[in-house]
Amino acid sequence: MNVPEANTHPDRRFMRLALAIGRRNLGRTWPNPSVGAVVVAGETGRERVIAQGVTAPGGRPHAEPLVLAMAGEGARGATLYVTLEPCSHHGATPPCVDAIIASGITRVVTAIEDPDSRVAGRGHARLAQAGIAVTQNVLRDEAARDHRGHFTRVTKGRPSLHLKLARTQDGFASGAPDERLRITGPIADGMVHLWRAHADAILVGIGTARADDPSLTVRLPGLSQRSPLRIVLDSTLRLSPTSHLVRSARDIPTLVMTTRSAPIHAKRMLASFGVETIQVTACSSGRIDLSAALARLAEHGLTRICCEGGPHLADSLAAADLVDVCTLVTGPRAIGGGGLPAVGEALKARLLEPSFNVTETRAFGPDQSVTYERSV
Ligand code: AOF
Ligand code: ZN
Repeated sequence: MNVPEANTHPDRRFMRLALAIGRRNLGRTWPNPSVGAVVVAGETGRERVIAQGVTAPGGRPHAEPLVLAMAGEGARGATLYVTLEPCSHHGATPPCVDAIIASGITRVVTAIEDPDSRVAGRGHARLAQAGIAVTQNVLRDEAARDHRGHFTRVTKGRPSLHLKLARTQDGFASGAPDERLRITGPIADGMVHLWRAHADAILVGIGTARADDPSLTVRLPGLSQRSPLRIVLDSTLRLSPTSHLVRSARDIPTLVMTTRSAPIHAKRMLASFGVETIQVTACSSGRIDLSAALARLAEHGLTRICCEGGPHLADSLAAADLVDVCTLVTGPRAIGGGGLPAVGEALKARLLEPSFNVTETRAFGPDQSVTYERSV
């Protein structure tokens, strides 16, 4: 059944709420998607939200059993809004469709089918067979964007990748090589910390790790517990034992991806600080094979990666067609030439492809951001 277009239609309103709730746990549910669910009771025109919830941190319980428990007897005859097709498989938890059928819910509205081969339409089919009215594809595109990480992992075997690059007014990422340049101000930086909190991992290259000595943590009031995994691509293990990343690895998980050229003593040194290293394939240049590295991260369960790794890494990721979202933040200052361009040739070409669209432009104090997204 199709839902009328109007934005105020109750199905859209309640699905919009479910999507907003679902976004709360982005970055905390991997390997699972962060799904939002809302139970609505009452006749048309007098609907009430009686329960709302989101997939728990760590990915389980799923959203549906949480909201059904909250709704209790109130679920009888009510409508469940859920941002992803409910699962039908026996995985780590029993199928959500069984819990829905048992609860007495009479209508289920979903935003998008789950591409996971264990579900892929079977969840909807089981609900319909049980006599439940099913409405699909409500705010589908919004849901596809929110679940981009899950979809990319399932369909492409890699996490989704959000590139973040800061540039001066005249387009440079830095002045002289290895020189640290403050481009953006505190408001834009706060936004970057919020993106970090909603990512499963933050990725940088060894060049950035050495030049900037970043902490890559979430430093926002109330969200400091949400620092995600930090990943450094470092083909020959040049990460310094005195770096912020290494020194804080006991508190915040840190993973270094390297190649067979890594010296064993460097591996041991990193291990003694609690840094995990994993070896991945190198290209003929000796650099890490980025597609192989991302495939490995997907196997590890990661779905959403935010890359703050500097222009060289950004351009290599774009050349390998591994970029899904790119945010360019432009600061007010110009350096007058001689620096390293923030957007390299491969990325520039990629962002001009018809599959990429500008989805957001914002001002953060004196800084301006523009976000490009691959269509879903
Ligand atoms: C839902 N509701 O809240 C989520 C779902 O390993 P399991 O058993 O936890 O199942 C993981 C799969 O379930 C995951 O790949 C995705 O297809 C789906 N996630 N499904 O019904 C939820 N998070
Ligand atoms: Zn489920």
